[in-house]
Amino acid sequence: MGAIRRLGSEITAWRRSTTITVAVAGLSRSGKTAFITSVVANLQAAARNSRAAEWLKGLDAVATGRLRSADRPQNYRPRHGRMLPYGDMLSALTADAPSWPSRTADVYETALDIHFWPGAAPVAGSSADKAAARLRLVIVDYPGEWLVDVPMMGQPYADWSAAALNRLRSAPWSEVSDGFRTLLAETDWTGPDSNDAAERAAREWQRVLVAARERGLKWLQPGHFVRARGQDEEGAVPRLDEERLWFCPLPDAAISAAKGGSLARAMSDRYARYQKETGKFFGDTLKDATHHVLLVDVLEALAEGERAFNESAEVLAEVYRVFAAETSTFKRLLGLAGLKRVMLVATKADTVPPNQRAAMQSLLTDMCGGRFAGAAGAARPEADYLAAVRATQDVDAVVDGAEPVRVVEGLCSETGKRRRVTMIDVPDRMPSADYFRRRQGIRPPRFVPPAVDGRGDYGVPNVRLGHVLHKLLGEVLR
Ligand SMILES: Nc1nc2c(ncn2[C@@H]2O[C@H](COP(=O)(O)OP(=O)(O)OP(=O)(O)O)[C@@H](O)[C@H]2O)c(=O)[nH]1
Ligand SMILES: [Mg+2]
Repeated sequence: MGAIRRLGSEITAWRRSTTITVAVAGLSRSGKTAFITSVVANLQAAARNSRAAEWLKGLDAVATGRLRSADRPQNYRPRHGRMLPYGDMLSALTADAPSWPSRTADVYETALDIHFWPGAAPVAGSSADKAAARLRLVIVDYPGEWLVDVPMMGQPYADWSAAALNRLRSAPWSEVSDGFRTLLAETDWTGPDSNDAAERAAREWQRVLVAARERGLKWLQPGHFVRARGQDEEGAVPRLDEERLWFCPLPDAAISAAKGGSLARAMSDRYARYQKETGKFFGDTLKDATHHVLLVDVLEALAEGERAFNESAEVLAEVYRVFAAETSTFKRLLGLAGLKRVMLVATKADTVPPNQRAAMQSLLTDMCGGRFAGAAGAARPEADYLAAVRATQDVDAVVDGAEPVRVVEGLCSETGKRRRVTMIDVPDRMPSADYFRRRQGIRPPRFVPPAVDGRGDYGVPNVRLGHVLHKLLGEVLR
């Protein structure tokens, strides 16, 4: 009887052996690498140690004791890009003086084999009778700067140019684009193609983008003008040596009047090539993605001021639309048909007191969903919030002699001193201009990561990671 039961459960488990690929995306510094490191570390630890399972509350497979093991497969060969240096990241976090993972300069991949018992955990002592199902979880991480290229993929050169030039009309874009606008006006774009002129224009456009980046602006297209493959130092500027990158947005009149052999036509061809190559990159990287997590640092976005915040919302809404809409050309072109779920997650929630965290989630839904509600085939975004690596503790503090309130406290990386955050006014929907005027100059503090046990058995402190993982993976871990 035992043998039959075991065979039956083995068949069920075998049929339940699946691979899912989660692409983790988000604007740069949104917390992607910290998230991935924490997911891997916490799942591994939860399978080994019930105390660590505390860090994944909300993930049903863990709460019901159905997680048997979670291990990084030996000799795993990444299909996309390079192997994520997970060991280095965890060592950075678990060092005596813990530090955050370094910037992502390429496409990285990591995998975790999760064995779990489907349905119900085996009764004590009978686990040998019950075969476990396997979920291979593949996670892909890529630099945030490239995400902003996604909306360009289906956009004709003239439309992209018009949108980019339109932005230059008002501050802060107008303040960083004098040189470029002069060059636009002085060059004969319909005249004969010239590599010198094209290179100069591309470099001038790059200067605009780099200056815009310093002001927190987000429409930094093409992404490869601000982040080259393999470039990992903060603020570095790609060299633009290659002729294929010598293009920039041009006025509509120049594009429509351009004949073969003209400067404008050459730029238009390079734009098309960029679209094709970038499309191929996304296709190769994301074609297996069944799940997409879009991470957003809403607190930093709010601190960057009204215009930059609105740009963050626009870029996110566009990217989300492309990923989520059934009818999106991008999705059809790249065969993202297997994409089952797109989830938005507000990160670094440990930076604000607990009672302000839920607002991060509704703000994010509004940033992303508000402007295209009802767009063809796109469901309302599913959003949540978390802190992948919790760098603060909740403490009760008396503020202004009133009743104690729950605030957060951590070691501030800028000052090296402990710092309390009693209030960061997080709006629960797109805020007004007045909100930004009131908060000018207020930035969320950066905290030093917490001390994490180096043996990897205790998991990584976090906020709500288990809940987010349950929303993302709950169905496949049933
Ligand atoms: N307090 C807190 N800070 C975090 C958390 N996650 C990330 N950070 C901070 O955000 C920074 C960026 O995090 P990363 O995980 O490197 O972000 P990323 O999205 O991978 O960045 P790029 O690779 O540069 O695109 C870190 O260096 C930390 O300062 C978190 O859960 N809590
Ligand atoms: Mg990263």
